[in-house]
Amino acid sequence: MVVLASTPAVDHIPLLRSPDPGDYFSGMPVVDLSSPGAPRAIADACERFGFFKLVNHGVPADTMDRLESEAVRFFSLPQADKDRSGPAYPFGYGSKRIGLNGDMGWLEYLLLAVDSASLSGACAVPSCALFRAALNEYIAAVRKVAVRVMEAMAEGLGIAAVDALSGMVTAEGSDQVFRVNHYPPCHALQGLGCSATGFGEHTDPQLISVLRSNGTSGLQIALQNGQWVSVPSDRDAFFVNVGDSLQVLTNGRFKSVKHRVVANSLKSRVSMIYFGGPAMTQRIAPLPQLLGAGEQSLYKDFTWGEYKKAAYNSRLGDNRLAQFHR
Ligand code: AKG
Repeated sequence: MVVLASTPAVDHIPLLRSPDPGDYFSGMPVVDLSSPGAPRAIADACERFGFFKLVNHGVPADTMDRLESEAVRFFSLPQADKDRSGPAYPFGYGSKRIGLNGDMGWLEYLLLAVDSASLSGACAVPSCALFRAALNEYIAAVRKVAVRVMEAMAEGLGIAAVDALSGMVTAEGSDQVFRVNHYPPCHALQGLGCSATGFGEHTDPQLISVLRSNGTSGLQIALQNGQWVSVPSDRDAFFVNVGDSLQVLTNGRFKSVKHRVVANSLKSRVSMIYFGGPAMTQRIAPLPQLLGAGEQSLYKDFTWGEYKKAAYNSRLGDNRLAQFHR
């Protein structure tokens, strides 16, 4: 991490070395969801990286663009108007503060609750009807993609029940969250060789995250050897992350990927992420079908509710699963 003496605009935001072209992730797995080989390719990518790019996913470009335009419109509102949609806890607008434990990033965001396949009626934010319609159309579509990907994961793992994983996000009471992030350009650091942390390193606690961004890169993932690599943006594709809970369900076969965002000094990044989590009471333990003869779970038993509580009480970069290891 870079430490810079005094740059008031980025006070309290940790700095990172600016990415250079050599950091690009040359080995990124790209999965064609329409191909018969998708289940095996998805399982392979989840075992090696916990991350892959998904193409031919079937979500119309219009659905993605409409939501991006509405999000840009929202984030362009005067600060006082946006603040009326906050704070972000449990749901709403937030700026710079991520969570309640002191993590800071160069971003603003909307954190939204999802019920079944649309925004939760109880979530009054955002109030604009066009934005809500764009969110609902997009959430319904991206959730279908998440379900198809989880079905493919089950097939790729050789599990006979197609819904062994996807059933956890389609179940009544599943804990789904949607997040729209805006990383404004951080002009103050232009040319200094360092960049503001947009979103600090972390793994996602849920089962699966499905991300789409505009054409500004910034997302980085950590490879299993600890090297950080930059993910080239692709506004037509989704990027899928394995979350901690899915790592546990597969007894460590799938890897929950550590990732972060480096803010750009010239261009805004807008990302929208669907996080699929199970119901609070769902037990998170390796699926029996995946345990070989005599193989023991690597983890203590816990429910999603217990894990979520532990995750929300920790710092972003903490190894949250460590306390649940046997
Ligand atoms: C998150 O919201 O949990 C992220 O990791 C953000 C990733 C991004 O904005 O590209």
